[in-house]
Amino acid sequence: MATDIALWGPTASGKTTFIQAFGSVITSRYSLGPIAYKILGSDLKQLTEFEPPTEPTHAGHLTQWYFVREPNVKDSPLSASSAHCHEIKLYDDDGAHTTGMLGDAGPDKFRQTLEHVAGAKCIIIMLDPTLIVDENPEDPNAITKRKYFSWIQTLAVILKSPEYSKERYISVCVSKIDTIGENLINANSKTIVRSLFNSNEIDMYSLLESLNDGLTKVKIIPISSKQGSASKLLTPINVEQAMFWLFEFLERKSIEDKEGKPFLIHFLKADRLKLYKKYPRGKK
Ligand SMILES: Nc1nc2c(ncn2[C@@H]2O[C@H](COP(=O)(O)OP(=O)(O)OP(=O)(O)O)[C@@H](O)[C@H]2O)c(=O)[nH]1
Ligand SMILES: [Mg+2]
Repeated sequence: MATDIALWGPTASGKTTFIQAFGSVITSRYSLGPIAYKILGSDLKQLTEFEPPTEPTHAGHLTQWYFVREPNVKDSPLSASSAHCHEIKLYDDDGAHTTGMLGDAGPDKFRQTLEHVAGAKCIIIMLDPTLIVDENPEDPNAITKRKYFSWIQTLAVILKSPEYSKERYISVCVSKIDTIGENLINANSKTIVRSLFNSNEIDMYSLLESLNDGLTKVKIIPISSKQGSASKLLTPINVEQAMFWLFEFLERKSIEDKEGKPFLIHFLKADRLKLYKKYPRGKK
């Protein structure tokens, strides 16, 4: 199935690193087992090398991969329900552009770039606590809690506008959780967002919750895509959960939508949904 995923986040919030970390974690931790997971390039060859970016993304970037979920016993009930292939298109624009913080951008330009995000079926929002600075009236480009909130608020308005209202899934990633300290790292996502992004006047957590409606589903996931200190290898935490959650919704939906198709003669929709194997959960 074709799966569009747009990433949104300010400069250096970890979007490009996240994509590479996802590829890396799939290949290193999920390629063996009763269900194998693989990333294939556009030539359908399996990709095994994923390197973090060495510089900021310029003028947008599209990563096109196949993400394959393949039970190792073919023609089984498990395979009928849980074998899936996503042709993923990851839209990774540069943060300066997507936040309208380029020199001549301005609010209209910002809305235009969000419209591109709003068109995608799946959205990954990066909330990076390390970028936040205190209020500074002298620097209009300072990323304060207020500014982060207003970005998400504008996005929320666009997502809920009749023009863009549709079924979609949003993973809100609190990025770089390797930096947030022992006391928070094991807290639930509500506590993490409130501690890092709320203030007396700003309630980021409730704003994110309000994105959840009949059509849009939102999940907040704390992640880290930090590079290991001794090597270029990535040692991600929880990154795959932000993607698995999206894929699981889409796969269940595709099973529901395929009722009655001839190739499902042996496994009816209800059976396939019952047999559907969930994605692995939890931090790895
Ligand atoms: N500590 C830590 N650093 C991270 C993490 N993820 C990314 N970084 C660092 O953050 C910096 C920016 O990462 P990028 O992935 O290039 O950020 P981006 O959002 O793609 O930035 P633009 O392309 O400019 O929009 C890099 O130096 C990364 O090494 C993380 O989970 N933890
Ligand atoms: Mg980038």
